Order: sequence, then structure tokens, then C-alpha cells
Amino acid sequence: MAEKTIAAISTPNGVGGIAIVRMSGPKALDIAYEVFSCSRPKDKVIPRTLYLGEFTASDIKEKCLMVYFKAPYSYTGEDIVEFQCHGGMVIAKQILETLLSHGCAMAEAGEFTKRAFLNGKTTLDEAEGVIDMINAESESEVRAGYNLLSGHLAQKVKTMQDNITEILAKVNVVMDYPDEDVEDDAKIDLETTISDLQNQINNLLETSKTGMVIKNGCRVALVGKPNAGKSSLMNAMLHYNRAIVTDIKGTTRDTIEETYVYNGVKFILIDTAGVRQSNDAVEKIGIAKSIDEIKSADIVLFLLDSTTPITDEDKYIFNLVCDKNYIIVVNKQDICDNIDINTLGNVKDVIYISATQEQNIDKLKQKIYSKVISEQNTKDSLMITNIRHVEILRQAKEMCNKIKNAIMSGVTLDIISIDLTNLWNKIGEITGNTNNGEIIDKIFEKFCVGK
Ligand SMILES: Nc1nc2c(ncn2[C@@H]2O[C@H](COP(=O)(O)OP(=O)(O)OP(=O)(O)O)[C@@H](O)[C@H]2O)c(=O)[nH]1
Ligand SMILES: [Mg+2]
Repeated sequence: MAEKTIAAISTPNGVGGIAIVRMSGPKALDIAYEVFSCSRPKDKVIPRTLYLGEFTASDIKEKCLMVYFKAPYSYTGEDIVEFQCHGGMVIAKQILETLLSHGCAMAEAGEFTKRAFLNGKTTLDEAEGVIDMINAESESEVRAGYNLLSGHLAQKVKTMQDNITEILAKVNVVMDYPDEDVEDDAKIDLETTISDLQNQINNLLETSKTGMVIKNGCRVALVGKPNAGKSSLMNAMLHYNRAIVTDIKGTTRDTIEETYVYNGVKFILIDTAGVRQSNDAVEKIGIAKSIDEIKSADIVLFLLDSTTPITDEDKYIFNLVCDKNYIIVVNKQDICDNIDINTLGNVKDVIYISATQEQNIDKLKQKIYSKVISEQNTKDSLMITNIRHVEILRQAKEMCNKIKNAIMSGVTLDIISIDLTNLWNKIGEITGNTNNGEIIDKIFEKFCVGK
């Protein structure tokens, strides 16, 4: 348990109806009663009950509410007192300054949650779920954060670590009492355990494809030759005129990004400069950026203009796009359909729309969604959305391969047991159940003060 009692303003910096100032640590209740008076005496205070009273700060007297959480039944596992005062930063700051002058230390970013972790109230990945929920920009991000916070991944990690512990115990018995038959049995069990772990790790990594899209937003690049209607489509998808539209080829010079949310998932729409041969220095830079966007996008919408037959420019762009996750969007269907899509060769995923008449725009959004979000993964409560977890799982996968190779090439069990211990520690880095302490500070630095 920490010795220091810490304090911070937990609500955002700005004007609001209510602000919350929070204290955590052994002196929380004592300090509260030095500055706050209410009808309930300190020795009779009931935890988790709101008390109306008066807070005496240096310059002001503030009518506010106080609530006490008694250790260990609190967010941090320590005594916590929260004051709910009138909103606006002046009052909250005066309350905080008063608490600091009465012996509290200013909380560092994430210190409340770090204490919760150190007091065994939460695992590292659950704490990361809290950060994700706080920073979420879409419902699906909140859901993914909530799943982490709820401990689904922590449970899985614990099971994997338990499996390793079990096999380590078997290996140690063989090392202590060598016997050829028993050694062979242990090696078979070891292989089975490692194969099983590999499968579990692969399944988790598979969910990260959708998970990372949900966490970071899905990048959707609009590409095509000039005048295909990319900017018009961007405006139609956003339902307002974000990009300039004219009938002059080469209107869009630079990429423009804007987000929309569909089915609770954040999509980042990127309008790009039309790709064509150009001698204009500025346009050439824009075209190079369009090509970069094709490479980095999660999905590319390749626009064709129905009013003209497919050109060499279209074929050139399709060549850049065809290895990507793409949808061919045949635009200007309100005018005519002059296009033979098969000229491009073997194509899949074609949709016919009119950007200016807003025809099939919702259908297009649905198609984009289903091409990047695996329904299976979103329904499954366990999804990897954190790049740190992905990195750990990749390393753990490598370690499993190494152990399997070691078994096959007859490496002795004492060496393998070291590798197994390392694997146990690596997987435990997800939840913090590991001997690697460095990661803990790094994670809590990302929190805001007051959480
Ligand atoms: N009739 C019709 N016209 C459209 C449609 N979509 C775009 N246009 C017209 O096509 C012209 C070019 O549209 P933009 O959206 O600027 O095309 P762009 O692909 O962004 O062009 P660049 O920025 O030059 O690469 C404009 O005159 C639009 O009004 C459509 O669905 N139907
Ligand atoms: Mg444009």
C-alpha cells in the first residue's frame, strides 16, 4: 500500500455542471474532515454514501458533496474520498490546492489506476481497457475497451500461463528423476501444450486485424482518375460539402481526411488527387501522395466514371489497387452506363452509384464495413485491439516455434525449461503478471491525471 495520499481533479478541464476532485491514500478521510464539514462525524461516516456539506478553501466556502470509499473496496484499493463540487475550474482548483496544502501530493498521470494495479484491483490489460474507453471516439472502441476492462483477455492469459506452469512442473519432475520413458512422455505433453498455445496465440492475433481497425479507425482511400467524382463521393458520404468539386480535372491537389462513424466503427475517409500523367509540379506531388495513400489504406475505393469508357489511366490505377482490399465504385450512374468493367480483367466487388444523386451511398458504406470488420470477431467478446498486446503475442509465437524446434532437435530439458519460463513471463507482460517491471511505468504514463 502507498504511504502518500494523492489528489487530482478527475473531470475535464473546462466548464461543466459538476467537477470531481479525488483523493486516494491512508490520510484521505482525515484530510477530508479537516476541510469539509457536514452533519455526520468522521467516526460515523458510512462508505459509499453522499454527504452534503461545506468545503472551506482559502478564499471560498463551497457547498458540495463528499463520498468516502473505504479500503480495500475502492477503485485504487485504498481509502478514497471524492468531492463533487460546482463545475468550472476555479472551484475545483481551489479545492485541490487546499487538499495539497493539507498534506496531499499531486497525483501523477494514471497514478490512481497504477495504484489499483499495484493493489491487485486490476491487471495491466484491464487498466489499458480503461485508457481505451476514455480515449474512444466510437462505440466499437468503447466496447473493445470495456471487454479489456472486464478481464476477458486477462482470463485467457491466466489460462495460458497455467498451462505453461503445468508443463514446467512435469519437465522439472523429469529433470529431478531422470527416466527415459517418463522423459518421452513429458516431451509429447510438452509438444501438445506448445501446439495448443500456438493455436490460441494465432487465434488471438487473427482477431487483431479487426481489432486494430476498431482501435485506430479504418482508413478508406478514394482514388481514381481526375473527374471520376472522388470529392463528390466524399461529400455524399459525409452529408456535407467538405471537398471542393468542379468539372475541372485536377481540382483536388492535396489529400483531405475526414471521419464518419458507421455501425459504431470509425472510418477515416481520404480524398486524393486524381491520378494521371502531369507536368505540373504541385499536381505531381499530390499524385505521389495519392499513390502513398493506396499503399497505407485499409481499403481503397477505386472510382470509375460511367460516362467514359475505361482508359489507360484507369488500368494504371487498377494495377496499383488490385492487390489491396478494394471496392470498384462505378460513379455517375444517373447519367449513363458506358462502361464495360471486364476491360479491367478479373474484378470483384463492384458497386454502382451516383455521388451527386446520393444513390447507393449507404449500400457502399455497408460494403466497406463488411470488408474490413469480421462480424465473427466483433461478436466474440475477446478481441485484441492494442498494439502492445499484438507485439507480445508475436514474440510469444516466435518463442513457441523456438521451443518446438528445440524439442525436435533433442535439446536437453533443462534448456527447454528456461525457454518455458521466458515464455510464461512474456505472455504475462499482457496482464502484468511477469518479472518485467519496466512495462508498468510505461503503460501508466499514457493515462490522464485524475484517473
Ligand atoms: N451527373 C453526375 N455528376 C457527377 C457525379 N459525381 C461527380 N460528378 C461531377 O463530376 C465532376 C467532377 O467531380 P469531382 O468530385 O470534383 O471529381 P474528382 O474525382 O474529385 O476530380 P479531381 O479532384 O479533379 O481528381 C463535377 O462536375 C461533379 O459534379 C455523379 O454521380 N453524377
Ligand atoms: Mg477531387
